[in-house]
Amino acid sequence: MLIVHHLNNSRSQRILWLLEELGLPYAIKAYERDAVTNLAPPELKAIHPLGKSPVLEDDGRIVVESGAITDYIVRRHGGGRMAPAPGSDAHESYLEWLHFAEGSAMTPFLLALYTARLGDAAAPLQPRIQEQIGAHVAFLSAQLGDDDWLVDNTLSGADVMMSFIAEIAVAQGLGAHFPNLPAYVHRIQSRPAWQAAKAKTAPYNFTLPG
Ligand SMILES: N[C@@H](CCC(=O)N[C@@H](CS)C(=O)NCC(=O)O)C(=O)O
Repeated sequence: MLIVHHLNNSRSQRILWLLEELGLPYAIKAYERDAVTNLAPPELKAIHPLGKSPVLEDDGRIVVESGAITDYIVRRHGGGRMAPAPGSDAHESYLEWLHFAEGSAMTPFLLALYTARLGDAAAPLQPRIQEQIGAHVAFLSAQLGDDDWLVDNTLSGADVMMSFIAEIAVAQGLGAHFPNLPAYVHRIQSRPAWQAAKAKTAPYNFTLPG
């Protein structure tokens, strides 16, 4: 049985979406962020020492890192769906996106989040951080172009992983500069599987209106 240790309003939402797209049975073990610190509750550390979400449990095996979790679910439970054929050029692009989402694209967003707490002391860092947010989001926008989906214009785990980057980019107002991104987020969030995942969780802050 697959269990997702899910934190509200988090990058774990995309794992639920993936499981819904694949129509796999799974259970959600829900955790709530602390109202003051926004951090995960200590119970998550009982599942994995880092105490972060998502964590996937599969018959006792613990898998962390959303890119690795996406890869694991698709390989072991996907039945060939949600990824290009292994060995194909498209599969190499797919793997790049799985790593790019957390390995590169999230970094400037997290730097902006943390340095914002320093106020004026962080001012010298902000131009570089904002430039890097823009560069990563511009790359995503250019790669997507007029297509609906990132790899071979076919929905895959690459879109699952990049959905959170697109959502936070749009939430931060970057959609005005990259109009294909609000459309991409809308396309993602309109999917019945995404809606089904949303219905099983607490309100999700990165939902587009309508
Ligand atoms: N790179 C990790 C990031 C995991 C992560 O930092 N998750 C956040 C939620 S988006 C979390 O659990 N934060 C709560 C905390 O650090 O206490 C992944 O993609 O799985």
